[in-house]
Amino acid sequence: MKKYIVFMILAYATALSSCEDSKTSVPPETMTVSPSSATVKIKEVIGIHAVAYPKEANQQFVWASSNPAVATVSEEIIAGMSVGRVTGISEGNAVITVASAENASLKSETAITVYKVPTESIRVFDDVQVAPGEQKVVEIQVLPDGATDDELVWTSANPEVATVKDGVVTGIAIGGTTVTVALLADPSMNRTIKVDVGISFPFKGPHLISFAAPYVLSALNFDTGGEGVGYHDNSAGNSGPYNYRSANGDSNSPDVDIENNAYGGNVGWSAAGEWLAYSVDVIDEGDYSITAKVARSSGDCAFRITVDDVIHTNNMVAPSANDWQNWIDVKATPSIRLTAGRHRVVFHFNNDSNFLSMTFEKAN
Ligand SMILES: [Ca+2]
Ligand SMILES: [Ca+2]
Repeated sequence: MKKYIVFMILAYATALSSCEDSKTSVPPETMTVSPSSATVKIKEVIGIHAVAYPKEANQQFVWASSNPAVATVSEEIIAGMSVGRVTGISEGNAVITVASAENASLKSETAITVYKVPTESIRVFDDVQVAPGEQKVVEIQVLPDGATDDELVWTSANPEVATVKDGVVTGIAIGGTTVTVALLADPSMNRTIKVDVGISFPFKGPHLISFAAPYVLSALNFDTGGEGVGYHDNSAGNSGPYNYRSANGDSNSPDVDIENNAYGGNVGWSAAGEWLAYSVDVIDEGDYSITAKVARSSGDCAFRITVDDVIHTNNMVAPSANDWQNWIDVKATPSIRLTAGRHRVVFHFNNDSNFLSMTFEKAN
């Protein structure tokens, strides 16, 4: 029985192939090619379609370019049809000749004009924020789409802070720098992108600390990055529930307990072990004092501050003014020496005090 089936299949296949043979034996008499002319950008690829008649005739073609330095052509078979893929190489003119594979004298042509698209600009999007050891792709766009010259050269202003290769930035060390992207064919066309390397990043910053004037940093403007990065909060949700963070574009800090008040809002519902991080940028290197505004309904307010993971103040304890909104100034002593550049200041709660702000100013 099996043998019989095999025989039947073989017979069917033979019949099919003889049918194919009879098809290709129809000589092609005419042919068309479409389009008969086309303009192509350098690097652009277009398709040219050829058909031989009668339709039963051999649909195989031979493709050739009169000037491969201007435009090349290669054959691609799509759904049994022979398609010529023409690629623009350089400015100029070329003729693509399509000939019947069965009858070389039967041929048709497409006139190709290849043109250059001048680059107009490089568009950049956002600044880059990246952690040390992390990589981020810089989003840019060469305009217009299809510009002939779109090869780019990337450089970092400070490879000790961040390196860049083919548009991918790698964070090396905490700090700030810039990367520049320039058009290889015309380096005067370039854009510079700010790169921040850090564990967390300023919210509503930069927070610029200088000798010129005291800087009041609202407790609400702790760093972005979320739980464990910009803050640590023990309880789910915002007991405030003032939606200052999400209203200002940070939906990643939902658990910090923020309430509104006459001073723009404070962090409350705090507990020992909770903390808030603030990335500040010091302009003038030197000695600064940090004064925190805190409040509590009764008993002492207690907190400590670390700068770049080094303890700046141990447990600061100050008697409260016995009201959750009656703010007292607690100056962290001694003053702290800050070098110019980025620093991470962390306010640690040691009990359930309310926290309004920290003021940085030149130490006396
Ligand atoms: Ca909470
Ligand atoms: Ca809390």
